[in-house]
Amino acid sequence: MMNGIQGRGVLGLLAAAVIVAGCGPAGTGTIRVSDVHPESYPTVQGLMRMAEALEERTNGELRMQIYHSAQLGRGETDTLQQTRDGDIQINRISAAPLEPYSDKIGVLAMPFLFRDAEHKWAVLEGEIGDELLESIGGGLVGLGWQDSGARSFYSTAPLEGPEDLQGLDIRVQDNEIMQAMVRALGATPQAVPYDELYSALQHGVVDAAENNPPSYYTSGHFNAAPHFILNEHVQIPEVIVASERWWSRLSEEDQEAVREAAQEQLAYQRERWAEMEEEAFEAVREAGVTIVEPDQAALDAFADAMAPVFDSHGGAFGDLISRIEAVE
Ligand code: GTR
Repeated sequence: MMNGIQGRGVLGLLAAAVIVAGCGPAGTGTIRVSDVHPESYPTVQGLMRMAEALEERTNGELRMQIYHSAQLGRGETDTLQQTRDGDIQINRISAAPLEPYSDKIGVLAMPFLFRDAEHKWAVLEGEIGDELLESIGGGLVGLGWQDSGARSFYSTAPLEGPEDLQGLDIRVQDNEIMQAMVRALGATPQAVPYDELYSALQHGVVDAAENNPPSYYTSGHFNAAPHFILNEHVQIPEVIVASERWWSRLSEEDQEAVREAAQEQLAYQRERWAEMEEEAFEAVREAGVTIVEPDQAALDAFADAMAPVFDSHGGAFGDLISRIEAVE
């Protein structure tokens, strides 16, 4: 059987080349943008704000077509590969699966790295944040940050402290540090793409997972795993990355416009994040979810249990951890 490209003749081949490039002639065309979350989610809302800013800056020449709700792939590791290949031009993903694309960004998955949200933003919006974005490579270009609050554990069975996670199968993102963290808790890490996790929880393929309240709510995971402990072990931000293949063909002016638009959406995205966090807490509580707010002793127990991760993985980051800790 003839494949699509063979059947198209010379003009068809030219058209296919444009499709493979994922974008029209330099400076024009539609930019394919990927996000796993639904349209109303703050990350997608931030991308929509970025799209507006970009259209304005380029007089409508660069338009972002946002494929939300994981339309473009099976999990973030998969869409990152597509971004690398140039089939997706912009991807909004968590910093966690970016670990293999940078020797520095993995630091953001270190447990209890930031004192609080202010500390996190002082780091991300400062010199270290720029350094982390610039460290992204392997066919990707780091453009900007988005808020993703803090991640906590949730389970099909009650959770009061780290001891309740022992022996469980816990889904984590594709990230070595997260896997080590779960092992340090005496549990088994499982890799499940985000959009398949609801069913995995429902069918007992995994017992528990971890995420921020907006994801816990909008994914429906709260229905399958109604016990949430607000232990906030990591504050891994979201990142907007571009495909280098596409990026390298943009004019300097257009690159500048894309970068500025990625910066511009952040303030708006953070506002939407704060609103969504409140909405998520309210909604899951109303649905009967138990949200346990651990006392200091339970929080310390989590930090102690996860501390071995600093010994096993911290050294790879040189002085980055102490530089982050030193940020006021
Ligand atoms: C969410 C994040 C997604 C995805 C998801 C996950 O908080 O926004 O990009 O990484 O977590 O756990 O897979």
